[in-house]
Amino acid sequence: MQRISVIDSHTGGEPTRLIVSGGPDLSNGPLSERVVIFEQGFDHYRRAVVNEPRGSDVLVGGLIVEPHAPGCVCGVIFFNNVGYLGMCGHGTIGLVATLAHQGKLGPGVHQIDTPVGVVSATLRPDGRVSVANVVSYRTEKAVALTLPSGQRVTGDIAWGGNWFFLCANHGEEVHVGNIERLTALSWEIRRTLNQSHPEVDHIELFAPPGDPTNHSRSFVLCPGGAYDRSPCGTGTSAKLACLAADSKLAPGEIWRQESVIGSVFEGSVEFASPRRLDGDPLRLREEGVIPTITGRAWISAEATLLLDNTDPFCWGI
Ligand code: PYC
Repeated sequence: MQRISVIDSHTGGEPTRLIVSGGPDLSNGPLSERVVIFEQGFDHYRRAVVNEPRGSDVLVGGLIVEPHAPGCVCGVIFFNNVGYLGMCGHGTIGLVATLAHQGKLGPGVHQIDTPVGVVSATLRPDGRVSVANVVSYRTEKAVALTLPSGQRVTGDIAWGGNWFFLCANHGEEVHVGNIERLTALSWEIRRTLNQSHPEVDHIELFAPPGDPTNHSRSFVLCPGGAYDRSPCGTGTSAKLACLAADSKLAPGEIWRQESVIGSVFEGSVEFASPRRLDGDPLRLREEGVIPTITGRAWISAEATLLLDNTDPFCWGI
């Protein structure tokens, strides 16, 4: 019987399951290389931890590892029901809450190594966590799509640690009673978009906020078909990059992004310095920003997953 210790949390309703021991040994190279080793040699661990029968489509997993970048408290590789994530905002907030729960860190600023770069997380005395994300930027504005249904939509393409298509003219009501239609439309958008932009695997549909003290509400379709219960940290980063590129958000100004279930992340940007942009392997077509996303996670379980090789679904469905 193999054992994997996990700690579960949720951030604004979106669950994170972190492997704290018993995960695969991915050696000690850069995290961008370790995620490839994970995928090519140990993908059954991903399936065992987040897929049914132990998990569900909505669960995001993370493997806590020794960092490679200097000065980091740890490294993390996030994954979901279909593959691996570059970064995960709600998951990083969950990671900091988990490390605090374990007594491994306290209030203050902590650097975390990820496959797409180092992020800086601040645990506040009130339990909220602010994540200064990787440089985020828009690559295309107002991309027009004609869907198989004949509906026309337009949206921006932006990077916030994952790739997003951000669309506001979709014609749907963004609330929990409309998840089926939002999911179906988002899939149609994704399938159409992927013919020209195969890298984009998250779709965001925006609408006015339910609570007028917030700025916007969004529905986010994740790569494996589940919707994000949180406002999506990397998705909010992509949104902030688009707002900054349109001069609709000044550095330091607060943006309150609501999820489809009403949970909120607070975000702001500062302009990325040329030095940080130089290190970016992807050509920037617009000036990037460093988004900071603030939210709160709650610990929901400490558990040991049991893996019995005689179980036909030991490594997930
Ligand atoms: O918070 O960045 C995020 C995220 C990505 C996928 C699910 N949540």
